[in-house]
Amino acid sequence: RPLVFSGVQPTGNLHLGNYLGAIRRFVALQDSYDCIYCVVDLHSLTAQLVYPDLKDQIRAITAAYLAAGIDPKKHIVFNQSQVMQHAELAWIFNCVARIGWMNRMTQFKDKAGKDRENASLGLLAYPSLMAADILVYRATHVPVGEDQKQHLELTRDIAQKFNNDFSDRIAALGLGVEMKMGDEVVNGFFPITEPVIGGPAARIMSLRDGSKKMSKSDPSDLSRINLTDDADAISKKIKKAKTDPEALPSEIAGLAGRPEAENLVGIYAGLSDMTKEAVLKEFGGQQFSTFKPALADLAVDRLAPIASEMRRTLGDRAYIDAVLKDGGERAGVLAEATMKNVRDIIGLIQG
Ligand code: AQP
Repeated sequence: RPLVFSGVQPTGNLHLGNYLGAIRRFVALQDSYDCIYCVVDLHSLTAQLVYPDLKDQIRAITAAYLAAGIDPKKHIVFNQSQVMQHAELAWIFNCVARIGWMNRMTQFKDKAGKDRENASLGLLAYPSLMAADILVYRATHVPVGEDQKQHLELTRDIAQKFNNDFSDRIAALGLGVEMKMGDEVVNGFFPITEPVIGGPAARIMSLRDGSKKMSKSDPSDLSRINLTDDADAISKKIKKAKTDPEALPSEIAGLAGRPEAENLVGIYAGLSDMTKEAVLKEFGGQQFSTFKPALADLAVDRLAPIASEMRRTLGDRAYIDAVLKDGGERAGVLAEATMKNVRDIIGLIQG
């Protein structure tokens, strides 16, 4: 049965990339699937160990989920650390995955920088915890931005290796299910997860540099539109966004070699639910002096209601904490059911 899982780290202000690449898609999927949306607080420790306000950051991501329209009664919203089975399965996956797999991850290489020997073990093992987040629910579909594609491929590799390494035990315990892998039908315990990536906003770039993704950790606040920015800040950032001097083309091919222009067109397309082609049909031939104010108006129109609902929700801390507790309890039941099977498959004694 299809099940959607995804998460966002409480590592700072959410931005337009997080919203268009991830959260907005979470909202869209909840009408057709059972969904589990997590604030992945344990992951945030890989970026920085000590936060002055981690609890508030966790609440802020939760408030963004709710303000964007996720229904915590029909679906599950919780923070990762409340369900200890994530960490338990991550340990097992640390023993399934190979160091070479982790060393190849571009996010690890980018975030560890030159001084790799000094990066935390947690940063290296990040994808293993991510695989556990997903597979502890045996989730089948994971909506993410394009930057997470490589980690999801690793999740598939981990699931496949676990299924192969333990195939006899899985069969003996009758815990295998048939699943499709390409044209083949295979039997395994963990599903081979499908990434849900795509559309014009799968990779939103920095407003200051079209070759870098929009990111919470970029030191320049002008590089991103935060979900909590007011109308003035949004307009100012779009006005100052780097562009080239040419008018917008009428065809997609005309965006080649113009990453900043392509990014702004992608943002417009994402916010308006149009294709990039349709945006260019409307704005082709026009200068950025016309397009940027139209984009700013659209961004304010779409983001302002979310920001104001987020502020309102954040005012009721007890409510947010209750949502997380209730979600954590419901998620914990599902996760424990998987872990009981996993412990049996591995051959651990459990009471
Ligand atoms: N620029 C982006 N465009 C589209 N999607 C994006 N996502 C992140 N940046 C973009 C997607 O947002 C979800 C949550 O991301 P995360 O907080 O878990 O981690 P991240 O990818 O590391 O996000 P940031 O903002 O770039 O944080 P830092 O600066 O800390 O690395 C994911 O689905 C991600 O794909």
